[in-house]
Amino acid sequence: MEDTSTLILDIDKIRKDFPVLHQQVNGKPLIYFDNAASTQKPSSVISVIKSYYENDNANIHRGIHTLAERATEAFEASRKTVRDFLGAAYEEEIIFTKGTTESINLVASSYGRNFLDPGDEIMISAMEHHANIVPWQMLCEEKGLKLRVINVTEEGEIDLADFEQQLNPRTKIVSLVHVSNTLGTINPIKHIIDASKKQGAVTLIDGAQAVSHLEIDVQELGCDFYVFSAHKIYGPTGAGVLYGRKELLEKMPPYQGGGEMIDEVSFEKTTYNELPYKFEAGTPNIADVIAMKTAIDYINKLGKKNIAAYEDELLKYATEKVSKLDKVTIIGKAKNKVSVLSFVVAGMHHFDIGLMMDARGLAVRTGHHCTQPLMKHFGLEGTARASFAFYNTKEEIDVFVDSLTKITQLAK
Ligand code: C6P
Repeated sequence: MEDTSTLILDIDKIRKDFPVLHQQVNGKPLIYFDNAASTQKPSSVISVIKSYYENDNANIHRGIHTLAERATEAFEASRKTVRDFLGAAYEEEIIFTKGTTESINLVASSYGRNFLDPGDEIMISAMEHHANIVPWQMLCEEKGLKLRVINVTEEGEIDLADFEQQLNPRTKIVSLVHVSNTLGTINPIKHIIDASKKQGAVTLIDGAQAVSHLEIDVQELGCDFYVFSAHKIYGPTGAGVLYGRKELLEKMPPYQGGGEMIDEVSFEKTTYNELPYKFEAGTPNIADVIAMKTAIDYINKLGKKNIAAYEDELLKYATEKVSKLDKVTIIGKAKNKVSVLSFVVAGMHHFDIGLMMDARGLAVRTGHHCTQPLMKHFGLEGTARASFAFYNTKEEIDVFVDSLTKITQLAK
């Protein structure tokens, strides 16, 4: 069969853009299958960071000198790119944060503390990352709220009947992962957002794993908040985004106090800056926010549709091969998945799988993937997880399957 997506994406050429891929690990060519944890960075992203520090380094929004203006312009250009990337209506709706975790904490703290009352309910699912569990638990404890958890099916899909049954007029926030980092499941978030809105609940979507694979349009989705981290979209660590609907952000109080987020400060009364600066206290991670734009430009150049088609192909290829292996069970068999393949091997601890893979130059993640309640749901301590990006190849999957075959032969 003709391999059409590889014709659209020139994988050999793409691989040349990622310097880190071209190395040996433990005497073997590196095969990087830990993209759900963090993606590698193209040279263009690395160069922008270097160039910023070599040519433009200055604090932003403060100086009128040339370097400050250049840095400010580049920082704000990134905001425009993110707005378009998410299909948001206004630049002011894009708040730069450290990443997904901080974005969720911002909403829990600023919105949750101020607009929820004792007895109100927050709904999450059993497949959430700890970043979308713990901030809500902390809020529930502080404010006397109830945390509801939507069940996940054996296939690893959201149990929609359970969601509908639990949704009620006391549900004030529904916070859900768009794509599960452990199972790869793509959740029917549009359906969940629509139903939640009908009940008057505010919705937050954790897009950490979705943004690199799926086209996102927050206006079409109709969510109130959407969050992600730059390091999962081929950008740097320490930078991320909170998209929030302007109307909500406007009525939310600041998250942190300090420079930049103020309008006027006096000991009698301080007034706050306008959006988005109200939520960006202190000197931000300027270089990495600027480089996030370069990462998005890179993705846009390849085209999300092409990326998704190619990664789907990798997932299908790997799933077919891994399913045939003796002693191996795939965890997460949802109909709609991104290129994440979690599995366990009977009679073998996932850490041993990870170590034996590493000895063969293969980087996979092992453990609970910061989803301990989900692991408990499946009666597991952890899994091994291979997650593919557009720079991975079927040849790499062949090496992975061959290694896994040999590893499983050592299982008790
Ligand atoms: N998941 C993984 O290996 P931060 O750390 O803030 O950039 O992202 C947190 C986070 C939140 N939600 C989801 C769905 C995620 O996948 C992650 C990060 C990594 O699966 C590291 S635990």
